[in-house]
Amino acid sequence: MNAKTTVIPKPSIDISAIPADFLWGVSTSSYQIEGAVNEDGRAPSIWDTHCRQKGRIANGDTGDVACDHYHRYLEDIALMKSLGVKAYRFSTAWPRLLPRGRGAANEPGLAFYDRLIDATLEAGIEPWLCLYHWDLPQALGDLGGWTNRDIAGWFADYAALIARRYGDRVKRFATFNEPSVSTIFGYALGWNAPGVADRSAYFKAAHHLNLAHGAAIDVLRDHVPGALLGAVHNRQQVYPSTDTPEDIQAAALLDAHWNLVFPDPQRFAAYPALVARDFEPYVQAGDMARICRPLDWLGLNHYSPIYAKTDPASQLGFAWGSAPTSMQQTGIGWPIHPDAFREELIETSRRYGLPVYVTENGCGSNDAPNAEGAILDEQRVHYLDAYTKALGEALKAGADVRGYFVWSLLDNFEWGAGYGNRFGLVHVDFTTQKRTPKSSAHWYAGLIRATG
Ligand code: IFM
Repeated sequence: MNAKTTVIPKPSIDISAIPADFLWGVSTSSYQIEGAVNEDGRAPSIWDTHCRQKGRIANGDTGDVACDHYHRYLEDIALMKSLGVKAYRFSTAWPRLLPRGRGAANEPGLAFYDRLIDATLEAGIEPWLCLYHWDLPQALGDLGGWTNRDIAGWFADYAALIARRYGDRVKRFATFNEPSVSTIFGYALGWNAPGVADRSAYFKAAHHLNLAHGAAIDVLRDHVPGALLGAVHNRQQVYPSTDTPEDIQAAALLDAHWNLVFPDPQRFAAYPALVARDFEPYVQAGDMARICRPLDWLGLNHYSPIYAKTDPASQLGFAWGSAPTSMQQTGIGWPIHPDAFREELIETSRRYGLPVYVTENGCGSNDAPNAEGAILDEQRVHYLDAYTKALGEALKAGADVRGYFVWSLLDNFEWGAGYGNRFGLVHVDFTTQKRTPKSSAHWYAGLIRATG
């Protein structure tokens, strides 16, 4: 990479803390980058439907074109290669592979990921395949989506298709990305697809998703020799907005739903005590053993701590509170708190006793090119520098962290915020699809060189 236009600071991380085989990577997801939603047999996902509902997405944006990665994946892999990353976490689009969600597979869709995986390997980059990053086939949404218990079997069949097709070349699989976001936002609060705000729908969806996770782990384990299997969870400290007993209780509830409802059953075969009774109506004999299958690693997505306040009118009794105004914030208003990241790494490693990979961390803002066309995203550079420094401190403190993936390679479709919130190391002009590495891309390439 060539950083002509700006001075890139040296990484602050203590290099001696980084093991030689530490994996530096980048992450993306299918609906956020691929586009080509109507091409080669792909059918709609619940996000295609959601985006078409008025008022759901800022500016009425959709993932129809996104980064056009479906056609430009070779250029994107070349960008990754120029950064020097060793691993690429992407997700497969279920409705591209199984347009009806189950039944007949779509050969052109399967062939796309063949090409992507082959080109990634050819570039010397290890593919990390995540089976689900929120784009459920609409055909399954029509059958109740995650509220339908049969979905565990449908997901297992989808996992078998993936294992049989790609298991010769891909060894790293994650079942789900951030299940707490897709279920809380999708079924309890109604913000994300499928836009449902219903308490019992949420509990059903969460439990069925956990069952699907366990079923898919078994299938992947059986079909892919040497597979290393995990799941990706967002875990963040939750603080009460005020010290009233109501806000303290809201924070405990948000912590249980956000941080524990998925990784705890998947690892310990139990729902967290605070909410276990709420799940009881949906748990059948043998379910907890079905969910808790042996795992090889845990993915941690972390950006900042979150704040909770009571909200008796909401389905789960909490609402998001504001961070203290004294706290530094990213361009999109998320708190910047590297010490919390260090503590979360230590705690996640201790609690779950698995190798941890940071599968997402990054900084959202609205970067724009300057008059010379350069994107000098100083805040992102400082954010990544402070967070990777904290990562080094966590390693020194004994946390078993094996890798770190920046979210994200490219600016992309940021769900309800549309294209306004940019997380990329690489700027995307969504009119021309021109890619331009930002200062942070040059900084990250330097970090990888320095520790590699
Ligand atoms: O863009 C998302 C991603 O899909 C899931 N984790 C958080 C990112 C930034 O909001």
